[in-house]
Amino acid sequence: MAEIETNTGEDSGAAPTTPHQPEPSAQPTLAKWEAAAAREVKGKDLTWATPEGIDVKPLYTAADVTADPGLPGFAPFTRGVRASMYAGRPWTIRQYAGFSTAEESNAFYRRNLAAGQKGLSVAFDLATHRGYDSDHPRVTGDVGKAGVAIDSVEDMKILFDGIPLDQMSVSMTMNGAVIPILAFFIVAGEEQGVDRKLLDGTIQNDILKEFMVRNTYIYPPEPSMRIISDIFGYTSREMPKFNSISISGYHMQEAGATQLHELAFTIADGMEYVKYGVASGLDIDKFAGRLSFFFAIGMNFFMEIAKLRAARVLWHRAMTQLGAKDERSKMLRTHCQTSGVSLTEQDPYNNVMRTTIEAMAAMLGGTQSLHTNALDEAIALPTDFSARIARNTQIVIQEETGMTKVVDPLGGSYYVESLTQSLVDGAWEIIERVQAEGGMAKAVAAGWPKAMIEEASAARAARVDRGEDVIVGVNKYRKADEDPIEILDVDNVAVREAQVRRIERVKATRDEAKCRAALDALREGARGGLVPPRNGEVDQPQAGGRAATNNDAAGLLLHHPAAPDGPPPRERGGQEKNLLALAVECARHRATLGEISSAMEDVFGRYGTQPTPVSGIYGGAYTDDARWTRLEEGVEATERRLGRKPRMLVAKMGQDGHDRGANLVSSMFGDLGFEVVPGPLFQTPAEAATLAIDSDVDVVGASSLAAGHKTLIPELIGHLRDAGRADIRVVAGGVIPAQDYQALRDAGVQAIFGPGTNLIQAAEEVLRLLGHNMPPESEAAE
Ligand code: MLC
Ligand code: 5AD
Repeated sequence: MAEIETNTGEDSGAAPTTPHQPEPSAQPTLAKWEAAAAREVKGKDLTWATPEGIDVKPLYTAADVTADPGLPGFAPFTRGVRASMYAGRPWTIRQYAGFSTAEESNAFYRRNLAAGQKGLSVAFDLATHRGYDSDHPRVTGDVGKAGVAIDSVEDMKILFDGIPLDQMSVSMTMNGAVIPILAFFIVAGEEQGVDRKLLDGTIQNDILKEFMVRNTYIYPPEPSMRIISDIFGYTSREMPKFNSISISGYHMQEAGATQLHELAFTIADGMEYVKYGVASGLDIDKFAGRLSFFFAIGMNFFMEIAKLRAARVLWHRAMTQLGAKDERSKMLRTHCQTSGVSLTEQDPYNNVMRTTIEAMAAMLGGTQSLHTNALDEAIALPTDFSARIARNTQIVIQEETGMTKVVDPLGGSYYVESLTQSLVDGAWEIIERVQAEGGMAKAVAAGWPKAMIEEASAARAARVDRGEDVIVGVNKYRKADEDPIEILDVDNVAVREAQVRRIERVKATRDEAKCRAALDALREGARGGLVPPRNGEVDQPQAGGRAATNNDAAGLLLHHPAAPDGPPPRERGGQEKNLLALAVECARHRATLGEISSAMEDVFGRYGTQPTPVSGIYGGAYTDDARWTRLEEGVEATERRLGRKPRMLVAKMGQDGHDRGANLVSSMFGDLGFEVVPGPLFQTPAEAATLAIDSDVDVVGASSLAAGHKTLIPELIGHLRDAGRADIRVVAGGVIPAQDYQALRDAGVQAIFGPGTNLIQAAEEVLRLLGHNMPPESEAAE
């Protein structure tokens, strides 16, 4: 090969230094580089202020690296939890899936495993999540829609038919109805002949983020936290291979959180669970090694890589502070999923590229397990076709590219190391605030983490609607004509009928007396108390005594039935009062999910919250914008005509807890001058109609993100008509495929706003519906 040309112009053979090294005096300095770059861009500031509040510079050098990242497999695990990482064993390809009946989901899993998937991950339908059997009147629109319907151990056995549970690791995304689902899983294993000790997998079991963003809680926070401690107790004793929780930031990012908030609140959630586990009498090193994590991976490539590296450093620090001794207790192992909200309905093949980029960030960050989203994500559940491409995205990276051969290939990158450190520092500051205020349960009760996330979500929506954050095919390079792609449609009526028949069969063939006795024992067991950590501190349990006093004043922790003479923690961790142990007995006797859930609900109650939309963020981004001013004038004109402000109910019906869209719409229309009634989650169509009429609204905006729209929205319109209020307009928004538009219009829906809708245009259309003469000028202006 020819000698590399040097810029010294010297004869390389005679030079005393290496040939292509310039003389020290000729070394460009950072100042020289800055001057050169400034010349190139004519003085433009190249700093990128990210939503995390990190100023990303256009160049990083050794001077930006302040910490040595160490070596993989060694504390604090910056470079990965394993010494050999993917060179030894690649991450688990674990695709989240579930729909319709147990039979259909089982067949889908088997096809996927045969095609190269390595681990299973079960998506349950929302009826199951919220503790209702498929025959419950509140869930007619939800059965089998966003996941698989599971009503009893019989369904669970079908779900894993032909899949040996001692050989396949199974993740189950369940938080609300976590006790019956885990009990069904244990009994399904038992009846396959598998010892509990060999059950391998993960249960999500992360309730704090449910109260913050995902909303599939059932019980109030306090008993929900007890459930988690009981699961830690049971699994640490009985299921040593099973990961007892998947502490999830994923849903925070989906709800709009910045990566920094996702990171900080997730680690803080993890610390809170550890404190509760310890307060319930468990030895930290007996259960902490089986805590696992779950993060979203969005489109900010390097930020995501740095986030996973920072998460490991933070968890190591947090667990050391909480008194863990075993290094395995301090090792953050995580699953990742590429970001659902980063994908678009428009020009959907772009989603394949987005997911590939995100998958690469997850692997370069060192994930243990990964789900890659399907290209039809923004509108429906995956088909066999889209699931194959999603899965192959990972297989191609693992098997064709050589990327797995080197451990942490970005280790030592000035940028990545610096970003990692910035995230560690920024997140630790937030974590310290949480600790100073008494821990994450109190922070969640106080509401500030959720408010921070919603503010970030509104700010992002405004940036996208204003075209400042580019989304290819949506706010830039948009196609004139979209060709609808083929999507999966689940017939929830048929699924519901099949499930109802099986529930009847199960109930007819079980030993009713034994089943009742087991449910009574569970109800009785629920009457024990929670032992919360005192004021955010972890007390070491005293022998036979209480681990902590009940002076926890958080609004979240509503009452303390065990105080002051409740059972001592070690006893509560024991078999007879352990909710999971009691539920396993119920499952053996064929109690249904709904029955197990309501036995506990009899004691704990069912929890509900009222949405509190943020204000001023979206509107604030449009100060001095002509489009916004025109809209405000439209609202004022409508107000003059009506004699009062226009009113809108933002309705959430069915068990769909995804409230990002609803909160955004409430917040934006509020900023515009509407009187907004933010409807509570989980209403039936009849309840939503009553609220609309009682509040005398002009329009109902029904937000649907979990596929219940074809059942629930026509029912809502029917109730309004029956009550003589057909004048109340109904518009629909959310994850609604174009294929369903006609059916909704036929039912009387007056406007439909799918994924990627610009809120300014949506508001114009709503004003037009309310009789305001609003020309579609903004479209012409863009
Ligand atoms: C791994 N192993 C190695 C190795 N790498 N051994 C030697 N050399 C190496 N290089 C070993 C591990 O120690 C482990 O054994 C075994 O191999 C499996 O590896 P793992 O890394 O633990 O992977 P896995 O079993 O896949 O577990 C990953 C996990 C787990 C710990 C993150 O919690 C998990 O699978 N989570 C998935 C969660 C999920 O899918 N959630 C979906 C959410 S969807 P050992 O013996 O040490 O265990 C959702 C959406 C919604 O939530 O609905 O809202
Ligand atoms: N099957 C496959 N993926 C699903 N997701 C949700 N439900 C299912 C399902 N039943 C994915 C989507 C969504 C994220 C929360 O999980 O990607 O954005």
